[in-house]
Amino acid sequence: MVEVHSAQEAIALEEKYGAHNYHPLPVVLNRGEGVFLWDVEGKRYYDFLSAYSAVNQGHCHPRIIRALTEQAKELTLTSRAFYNDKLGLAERYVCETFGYQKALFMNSGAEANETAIKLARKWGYTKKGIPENKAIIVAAKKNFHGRTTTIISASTDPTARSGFGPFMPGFEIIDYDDVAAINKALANPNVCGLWIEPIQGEAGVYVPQEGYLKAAEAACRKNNVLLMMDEIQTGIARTGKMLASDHEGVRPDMLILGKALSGGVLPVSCVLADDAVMLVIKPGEHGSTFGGNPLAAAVCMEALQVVKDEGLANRADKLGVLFRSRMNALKAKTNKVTLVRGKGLLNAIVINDSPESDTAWNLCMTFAQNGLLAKPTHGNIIRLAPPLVITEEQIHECCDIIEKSVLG
Ligand code: IF1
Repeated sequence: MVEVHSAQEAIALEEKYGAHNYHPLPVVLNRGEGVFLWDVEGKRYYDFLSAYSAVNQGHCHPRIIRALTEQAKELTLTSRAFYNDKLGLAERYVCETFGYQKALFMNSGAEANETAIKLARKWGYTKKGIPENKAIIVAAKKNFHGRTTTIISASTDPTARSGFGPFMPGFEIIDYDDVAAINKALANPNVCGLWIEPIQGEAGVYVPQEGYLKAAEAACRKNNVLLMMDEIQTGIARTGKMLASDHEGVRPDMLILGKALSGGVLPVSCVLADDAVMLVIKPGEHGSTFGGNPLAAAVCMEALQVVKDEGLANRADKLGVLFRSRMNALKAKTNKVTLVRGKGLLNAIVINDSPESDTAWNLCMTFAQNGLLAKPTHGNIIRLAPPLVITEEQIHECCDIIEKSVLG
């Protein structure tokens, strides 16, 4: 097997041969285990990004890797032209876990959101009686749902959009965390779906006011609109409950999952809904070559079982309280941190500088030097989200690293 000989070589290769669609921190990783990552020089880091919450179960969880390798030896892909012996088991497993009648498996989070959009529109035409091609999906400002041309049509981030038009019609954008805006928008009889994140991740872990999700659910019921909840980043125990929607006892009409659904082992996403919604899509109307493959199905079941067996939701809840209290104590000691926010182990600190400054980036470089990996978002916000298998002792050690780095 060919190998790189240095971090510089790996970075130079990506620079020369890869598209320049990311700006990574200059760290080259080649091994992961639990909460740790190692770079090619053998330096160990705490992972405080968790691949954007895809590795909630920790890197290379032995049970998930076993499920992967055992299934890989038997059968990996059949396409949906035939049945396979694992898909039905995984569908039943996710339906029972999250309390829905039907599941539709895809691969990336963007594809799951695309699936939800198609379901909402078809439901709007066939069940709600919206005139052909008039269906509207209401989305929120500062959303992040993925990077396809349809999804970015609902984005308000200039970086995600500019140069990529023309855009898909049929979206109305309202302020997030604004109940009155929801009620106003949903009064339009052509609205088929309200598409939101329970906490806006990319916006910098923006947690809405308590009661917002419940009010959104009520507005959907009142106006016969489907609540489409993107829990791709917030789901699977990250915020201290299996779903962030559970904090308010909200049950979306469509639950959209990805990322940690596979423990970060391979792309697995899905949409969950009841028959009245899911069965509007008929054979031939939607799908994907890899969606619902037996390898993904086997991995998904094990990844979720690990979350349950290891009590990761409770752990995220408990350690999240501890983490925020340590970060608030740090905030009290310095004017460099202006805000601490989050839920469970999905948290962020806001750095006291403009989004255009490189203060947060440089701070993340110092974190890395001190053995912790995190990345800024929107210039001055640092998302802090370790794998949920982290221990209380390790959280303290990481808070010490963050404190030492910030105080300098
Ligand atoms: C990138 C952010 C995180 C998501 C929600 C759908 C998707 C995502 C709520 C799409 C993906 C990512 C992808 C990653 C950056 C990232 C991200 F900073 F942009 F906001 F996680 F915080 N819904 N989130 O968060 O899922 O198609 O990627 O599987 O570089 O694009 P995907």
